[in-house]
Amino acid sequence: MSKNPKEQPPEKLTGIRLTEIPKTSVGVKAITTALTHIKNEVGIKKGIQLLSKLNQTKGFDCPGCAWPDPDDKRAFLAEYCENGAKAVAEEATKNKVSPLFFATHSLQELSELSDYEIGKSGRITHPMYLPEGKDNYEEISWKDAFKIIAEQLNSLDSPDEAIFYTSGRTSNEAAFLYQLFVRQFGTNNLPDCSNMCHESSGVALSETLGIGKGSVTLDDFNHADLVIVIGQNPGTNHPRMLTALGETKKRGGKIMTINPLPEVGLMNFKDPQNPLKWIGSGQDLTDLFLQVKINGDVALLKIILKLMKEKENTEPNSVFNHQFIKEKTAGIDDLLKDLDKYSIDKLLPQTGLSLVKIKEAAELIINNKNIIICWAMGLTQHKNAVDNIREIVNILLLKGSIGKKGAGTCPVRGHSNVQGDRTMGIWERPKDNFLDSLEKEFNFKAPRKHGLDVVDAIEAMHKKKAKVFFGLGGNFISATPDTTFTAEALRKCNLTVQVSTKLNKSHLITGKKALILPCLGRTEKDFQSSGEQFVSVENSMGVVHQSKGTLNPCSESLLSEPAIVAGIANATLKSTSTNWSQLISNYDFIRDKIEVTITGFNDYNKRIRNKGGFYLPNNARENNFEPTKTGKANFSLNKPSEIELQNNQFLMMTIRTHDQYNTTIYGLDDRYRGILNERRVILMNKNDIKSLNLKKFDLVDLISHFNQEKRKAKGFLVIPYDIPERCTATYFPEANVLVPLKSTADISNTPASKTVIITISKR
Ligand SMILES: Nc1nc2c(c(=O)[nH]1)N[C@H]1C(S)=C(S)[C@@H](COP(=O)(O)OP(=O)(O)OC[C@H]3O[C@@H](n4cnc5c(=O)[nH]c(N)nc54)[C@H](O)[C@@H]3O)O[C@H]1N2
Ligand SMILES: Nc1nc2c(c(=O)[nH]1)N[C@H]1C(S)=C(S)[C@@H](COP(=O)(O)OP(=O)(O)OC[C@H]3O[C@@H](n4cnc5c(=O)[nH]c(N)nc54)[C@H](O)[C@@H]3O)O[C@H]1N2
Ligand SMILES: [Mo]
Repeated sequence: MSKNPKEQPPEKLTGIRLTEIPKTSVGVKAITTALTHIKNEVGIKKGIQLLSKLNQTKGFDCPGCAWPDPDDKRAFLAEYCENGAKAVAEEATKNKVSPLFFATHSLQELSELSDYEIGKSGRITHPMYLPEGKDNYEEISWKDAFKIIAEQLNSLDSPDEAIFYTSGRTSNEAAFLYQLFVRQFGTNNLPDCSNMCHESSGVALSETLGIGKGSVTLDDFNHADLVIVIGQNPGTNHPRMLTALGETKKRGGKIMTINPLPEVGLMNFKDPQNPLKWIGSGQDLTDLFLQVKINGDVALLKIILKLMKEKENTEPNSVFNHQFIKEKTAGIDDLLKDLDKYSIDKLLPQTGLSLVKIKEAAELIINNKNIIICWAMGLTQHKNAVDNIREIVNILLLKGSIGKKGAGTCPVRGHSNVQGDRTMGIWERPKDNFLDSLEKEFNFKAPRKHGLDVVDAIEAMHKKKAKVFFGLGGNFISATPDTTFTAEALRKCNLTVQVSTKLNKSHLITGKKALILPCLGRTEKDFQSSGEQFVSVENSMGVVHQSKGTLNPCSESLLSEPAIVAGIANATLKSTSTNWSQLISNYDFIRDKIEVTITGFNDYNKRIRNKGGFYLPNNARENNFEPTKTGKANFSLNKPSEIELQNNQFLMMTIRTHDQYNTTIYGLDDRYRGILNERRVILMNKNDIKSLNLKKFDLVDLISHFNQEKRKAKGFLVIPYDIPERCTATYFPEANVLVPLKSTADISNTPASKTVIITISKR
């Protein structure tokens, strides 16, 4: 039988139901849904024991999102959200994928399953090997698995023929060891999920403010006059952020939301941590909602900037913070001149908004001093994504709204330790001074040539310039763009290796040989030779803190991620002066090494034991912009979207439902959007449906257009939805087959998975 089955998910429709869109988010329904997941996957007794440790100072860090925990008081049994509970249930599931499972399920058979069905199979219990030409994985010892990896790596013509991917759940300790091994092996090919996520934010913020991270802390939400949430759906993806927004409102602050969809979570919310509030109508959050067209943000922000300038001209000192601008920034004159090039009349149609609405937004910005701007994938995954973020910075700088209480930048991170992994050196473009300190401490010659990011790595594998793929976590085939092309690329590899907790598609689309290395999850106890260990992670606001699992591992054959990396390093590196076995015997030894090589980690082992951990230094937070090229905060000149749609074309954004964690599908409902039991849907404006002579629930094929190339995804149901005309939405990862590999953001090279140009054809 042929190995490596077809990569496109089968187009099985699951039986759609539409319900009324709820008027409020969270509340009782969220609690009951969370408990149902816990009960079904984990069991009630173990489940409650788990939830009582989630995000507590002595417990484990939620494997869901990177939203921070309160610095001081934490509610017992309540520092998590519905989707955090689902994430935990998913990891602590009773279901197991054992060697018997693999013996009785061929790859061909497994490929008939959807991502949802694959994920539900459960936790992988043993290391597994797929020999060349076989259709079933076989059990293998850890020692033999490491040997195969070492042989393949050492037989490459150059270390640059190997790709080492990381997903953002990896702890600081594992990430540090991993990048150290990869660099001692001799390459900087360290692409990560950030390349597809907040890379655009990192690039834009480093250039303008001298740090690739956000500047605000959780407490700033208690002091903000205005919080703008743009291109983000926290009700689903960062539910605990709603509590922070609720605090802003309670203290008289205002909230502005900019999104093509009226996301329920941002409109109204019932705090799950306050049962007295579960009855009644909930708390209104958004004061002003701007239903912008997909990728219309720079046009909108430019009009706002022009209105700010106009007002400042007519009423000097009423808008701009001149003292801040003079002392702290560079480039104001160029910005003000550049704004004159654009006319409001030309910009307006790109936004899909009325000028009256935009004037209201400008007034809010003009009249408030302390402004926080929050964003996520709605801004970072476009061709001009870096412009989006720099334009936000322009607004904050004009107001002097950064580096003080209640104000600043808030790129809301996705994976729970994606920010920490970067801090630990998981980056294909490392800074020289970081490599210098690695070389000094570990006595080796670090590679200086920059490595490949996600998109370039796929191309290299496709061209057979890279031959070994190694994934520390994640689900590369499902998360990356251009599924068909990426599958071809992976299949050309000699070896693909996945370090994973749960079964996913990346175990089924493989190189000639493949390995699955099962690891401990966040919820599980980690024993090494010196005793029980904990790891550390960094949240979205730069707080580094402990995480310690509480459950017994789901199988005795699991290794921790640091132990896997050390095992591979010992088997692969012929001359290394690093004592890998000693480093993993007690993770304090790894932290000691981090302390001497990375700034901000002084007294790491002491401070990580403080309740709640510690903050890393952040120059923008401290109102210091010296690390930029000019030594000041930089204004920038940005361009609106240049996409022009032909008559029958639409823009498509690929978004998350309320029932998934990236490529892990918890269930088939998108409850806050009223779409139940089906993921193969396309959300469309009712006028567009009419103009195409379509109707609700029609089955359509989607064809994406990029340069002269076409890509097709079959079988999506048409859903009339409150979305601007010519804009549509589908769910990630089902629609990834339509995202062209080379359609990426300028500078950051992030796949433009929120601006896919499509045509729609009825079946
Ligand atoms: N439960 C759960 N939590 C998660 C995740 C998950 O899958 N499930 N994923 C995690 C990860 S890795 C990440 S990165 C984050 C993702 O968190 P989000 O970025 O909130 O996730 P998306 O679903 O991609 O949503 C993007 C939002 O941007 C809007 N949008 C799309 N295009 C545009 C545009 O052009 N302009 C504007 N203004 N808005 C636009 C969409 O309507 C949507 O509301 O969440 C993290 N947390
Ligand atoms: N079209 C489209 N594509 C996108 C996006 C989009 O919005 N639209 N979003 C992009 C974004 S923001 C991101 S971050 C990427 C996500 O890309 P990835 O991070 O690669 O994908 P995930 O689905 O988060 O990875 C899930 C897998 O991680 C493994 N896993 C879970 N916990 C652990 C652990 O503790 N250790 C290890 N070793 N493995 C673990 C499990 O096996 C699980 O199947 O996808 C990107 N792709
Ligand atoms: Mo992400």
